[in-house]
Amino acid sequence: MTVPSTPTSSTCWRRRASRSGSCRAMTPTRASWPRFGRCGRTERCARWQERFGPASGRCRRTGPTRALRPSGGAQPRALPGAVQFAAAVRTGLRPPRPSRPGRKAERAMMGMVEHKAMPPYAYPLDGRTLRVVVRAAKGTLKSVTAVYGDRYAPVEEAETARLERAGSDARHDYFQGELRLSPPRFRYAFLLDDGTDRRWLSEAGLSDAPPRHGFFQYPYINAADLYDVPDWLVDGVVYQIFPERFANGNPANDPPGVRPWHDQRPTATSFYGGDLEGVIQRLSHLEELGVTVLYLTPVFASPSNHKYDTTDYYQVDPHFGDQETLKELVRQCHARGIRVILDAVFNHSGFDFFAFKDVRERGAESPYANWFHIHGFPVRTEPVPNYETFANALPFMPKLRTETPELRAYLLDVARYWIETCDIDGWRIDVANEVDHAFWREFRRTVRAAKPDAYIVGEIWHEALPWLLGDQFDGVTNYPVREAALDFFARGRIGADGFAEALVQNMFAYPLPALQGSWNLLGSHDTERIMTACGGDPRKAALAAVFNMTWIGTPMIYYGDEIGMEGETDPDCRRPMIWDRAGAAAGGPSGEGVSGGGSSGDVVAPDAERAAAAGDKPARRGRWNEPLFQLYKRLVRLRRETDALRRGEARILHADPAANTVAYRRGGEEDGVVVVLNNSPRAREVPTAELFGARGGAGRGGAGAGRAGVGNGNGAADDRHADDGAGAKAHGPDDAVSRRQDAGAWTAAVLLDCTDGIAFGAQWPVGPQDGSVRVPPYGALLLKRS
Ligand SMILES: [Ca+2]
Repeated sequence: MTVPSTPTSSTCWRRRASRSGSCRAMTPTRASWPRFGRCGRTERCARWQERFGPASGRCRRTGPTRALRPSGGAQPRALPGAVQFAAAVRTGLRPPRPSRPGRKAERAMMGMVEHKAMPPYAYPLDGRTLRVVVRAAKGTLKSVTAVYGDRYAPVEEAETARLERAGSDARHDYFQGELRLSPPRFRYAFLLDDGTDRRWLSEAGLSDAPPRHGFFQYPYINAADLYDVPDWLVDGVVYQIFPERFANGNPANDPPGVRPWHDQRPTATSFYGGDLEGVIQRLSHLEELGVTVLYLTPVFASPSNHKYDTTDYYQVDPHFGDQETLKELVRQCHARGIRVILDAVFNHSGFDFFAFKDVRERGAESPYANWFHIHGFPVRTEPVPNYETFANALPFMPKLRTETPELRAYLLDVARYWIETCDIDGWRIDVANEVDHAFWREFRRTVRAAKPDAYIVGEIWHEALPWLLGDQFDGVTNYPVREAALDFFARGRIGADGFAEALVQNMFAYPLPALQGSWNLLGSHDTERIMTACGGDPRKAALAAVFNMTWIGTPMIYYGDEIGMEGETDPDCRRPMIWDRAGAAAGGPSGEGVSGGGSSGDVVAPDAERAAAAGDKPARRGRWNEPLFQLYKRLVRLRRETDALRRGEARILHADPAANTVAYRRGGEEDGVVVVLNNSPRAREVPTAELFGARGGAGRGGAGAGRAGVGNGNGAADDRHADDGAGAKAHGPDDAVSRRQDAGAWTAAVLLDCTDGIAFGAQWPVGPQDGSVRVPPYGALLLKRS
């Protein structure tokens, strides 16, 4: 919106409004806004300056000038709780006065507000849209309004945008909004309103009067600075494979002394013979699961089973295959619509990496001596290495000195080589946070030059904003989300409120594209498996899976989690993949909608303690948890088919620590979906008022909901839930039939029901008039507009 207009009194002013930045008749002025005047050559200008002063924004002599009028018929946008910025500049805001005891403290709290014109508080969403976030002490602000304009435009052209309170963590509220300009040259301030007072926030700090200088500036959105996370990643689901343990497709290349595949007790040094041929042979599993991205932990020559100590970056480990095998794997993946990401271990090499070998042999004379951080010669490993290593003095992993130009060139060539020779689609970077930023910027340029839509994800376990500014990684391994999920679903360390707060905190730690481009995982080759973290209780693992597949960020599945494998932390989490699917109990691979109830109840033990006491957990028996696998398949498909789950933003709608229920929306109020989770062993009622928001579904209803009671094609599952629902305060599908005529405009679908094993499938109409929705024990609902 363009507010204002040309003041009638000043020629000079009109000329400035031409955005030329200078007044033709006068000396060029600095385009500082709203310090208008330095042009004192004409009578009128001099008068104007006299009236307003060079920077006062107010007329000293005559006080406020007359109100602005809209130009071109445009009406000034209503600004709830605020005033027009332009008028405010002219009139000033009346200095607020503490009016009652305690007011001073309140104002001090209001001052605990943060914004910087840089991520994660300001970042571009596209070529003309700047997202801004204001973080305020929790509960102190009622509203935040951004007042913004072109850096070179007069103040009267200021536009306004009301920021939305988009989330709250334990200590903060986050207000978020979008500023749009073309050309995208932003200058802005915020008007904060705590219900009593209004104060301005600018780069210069807080002020009672409108700021006259020190505006926040985001000078230009250059296309080169936009985030460009590949679509295929954001829309995808990642599957991680530890090649030594996924499948042995070629026993002829096995290392000596391999253990039998069914031995589920790996050690740090054991081998099982898994290889790339095995992955190729089992691609049908990935296809059935529906994943679209395959991430392989390192495949290059190395003496270890994990291969994070590279001997030769240009050679596929002979126990895994050769370059042709890798090429064939990528080709077959691509034929199935699956992208392939390899693991780049550039923080450190292996002990027998040719360069380190040379340094060990030739000492300071080696041309590679500066490829490492060596503190003395000759190189020794005892009693502790006299060179820097990965982690705590691991002599077989000497740290690389990536500042060295020759080493940089070498590693960058490795990155390029595998894209060009085998057509891989990206790199996961090991120990990404201990390598210099300059290297990663060069790495990104190299990788993107080789493949424009290649993806780069850094292994970083902590908050990782410095790597997520768009110039280094597309995303990181978002372990803080895993910690929150495990604390809530598995360990019971936090309640629903703490869980929601942790999610919000993580959400606002990163710009949206970086959040979407990061991996959400429940486990990896470095952690205990989710099933084990859940104490072997498949209900909890299943509910965690629902969360992982419906939260913002790209989900990653660690091989075997989808069938309920167990494992403590490394190396136990690297057990050989179980392929004994036929060993699963009845109700096995019978297609979508399979229920965990009935005869398969012994597979999906509803009572974890009973299962544990029997020493008969699914993974121990070498069987698939088939209902869990069916749930995963369904969730992956749901995510791929639902735009809001892949790309929608996230909003926490409900978090009840007493009931242990959480609900969040993905996507907008109109086109989004709502996920409701019940992390408790009892069915819970969640108020619809919190799920549908103020606008709810009222008024959109009528005879919609034609899909009521339409399950997923599996009558048995639906019938079972119909029975469940009958006793549940008229929220079940049976009642849906009679309520179709006046149902709300939403449909509730059971994503998970652990009343008796793992099940899902029922749908029924629901609306604000229902008052609440019933969520089954350790269950989840998906609500969407009908
Ligand atoms: Ca093999």
